[in-house]
Amino acid sequence: MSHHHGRTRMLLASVAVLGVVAAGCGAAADPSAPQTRQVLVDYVSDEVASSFLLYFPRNVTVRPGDSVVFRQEWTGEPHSVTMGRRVDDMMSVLVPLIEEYGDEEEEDIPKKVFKTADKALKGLPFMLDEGPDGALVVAQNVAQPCYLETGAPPQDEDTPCTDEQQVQPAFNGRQSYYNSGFIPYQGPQGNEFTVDLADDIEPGVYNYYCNVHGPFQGGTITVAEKGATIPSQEEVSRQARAEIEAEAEPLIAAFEKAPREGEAEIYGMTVAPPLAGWGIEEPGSHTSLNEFIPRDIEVAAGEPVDWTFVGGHTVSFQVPEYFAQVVVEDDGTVVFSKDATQPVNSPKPPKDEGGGPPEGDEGGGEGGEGEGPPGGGPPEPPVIDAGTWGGEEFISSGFLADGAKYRLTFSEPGSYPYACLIHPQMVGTVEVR
Ligand SMILES: [Cu+2]
Repeated sequence: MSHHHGRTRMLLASVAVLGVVAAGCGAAADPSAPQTRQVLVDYVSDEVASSFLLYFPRNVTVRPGDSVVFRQEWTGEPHSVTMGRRVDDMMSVLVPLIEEYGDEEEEDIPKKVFKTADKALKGLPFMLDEGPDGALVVAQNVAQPCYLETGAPPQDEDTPCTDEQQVQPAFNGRQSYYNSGFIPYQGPQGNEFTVDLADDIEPGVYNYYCNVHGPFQGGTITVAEKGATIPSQEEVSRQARAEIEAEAEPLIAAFEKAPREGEAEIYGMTVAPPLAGWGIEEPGSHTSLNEFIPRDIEVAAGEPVDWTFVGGHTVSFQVPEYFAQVVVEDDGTVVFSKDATQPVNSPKPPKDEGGGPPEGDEGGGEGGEGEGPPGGGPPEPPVIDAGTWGGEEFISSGFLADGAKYRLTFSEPGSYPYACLIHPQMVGTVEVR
């Protein structure tokens, strides 16, 4: 390692003599020059379509004047990087609670733990909220960027921070609220959020979290003394890899065990394939499994197919070009793509079905009370029957959640690829005989 580093330095030094190297490239040669470290937001596994509701690695060490680039791997789940003194205060309460109770079943956690958590989260709104009609709304006060020297972010969902407050300063550790807002999939800042550490930031540990998925999706930036030696990007990446693998293990095991036929139990429900999504029944897991199980199915024309939903997904055929479920409009407003979550050429689900948020329940249940997987034998939900489909037009179930059933009958033989509009890696095929 150090041998390799020495060689790189020598190589750079000799190039510098030729006058080719600009200031930025000198970083490797001069250890006190500003450096950049990368933290991954979410992760795309090539073994199983999924979302990792975490940052990798969980802690990164930099110095005043350095930068942290948060690099998002788009799994369809919206995320933010939200920090500041108010977040440090909140996380100082939440992190010990998560350490103590994070791996326990919800019913085993004392009620007062949720009360304490809710109190600590007061004044720190979430990005996605349920509107009066049960539909999900994007809260502009936290979905748009916001950088405040003092005070709390606006508490009204329709009031974003002012244009001035949306201009990102370096992070000096003294700001009360420092929020990336929704990190978009596309555009100039697509999938990337950079935090420049101010030259005068005090060494210490600074917390951040995702204001979509809650404090469980959190991490820290440790600021070392100026001029200190910090772990290289290679070491940071190795640490990220180890943390990803620890999360991937139960995820892949759950995928392998998922039922391809017959019946199975999940979250207290009895379900039968084909399934839209599957679960990881390990309370300490912060991944969601976004697969159609089995991926490919066969059916006779005229014979209905019933999908059962586990987690929140859509079943969608003849999908136009991919669109992210949450997008930023030209004026900065952050909105749901309508077709991503609403039924298209399919009936609206009954009020109780699929009313939950498209995401957040997997990791963000800590933020609220009485959420989480339905237990105790809820009544069998009705089947949402989209009727007979000829194979030509765009058709989508809309967002449906745990236990919902969606029925489609194919009239024409052929091979039909389909997808979940929330999770772009989630695809399958129906072979109609
Ligand atoms: Cu999905």
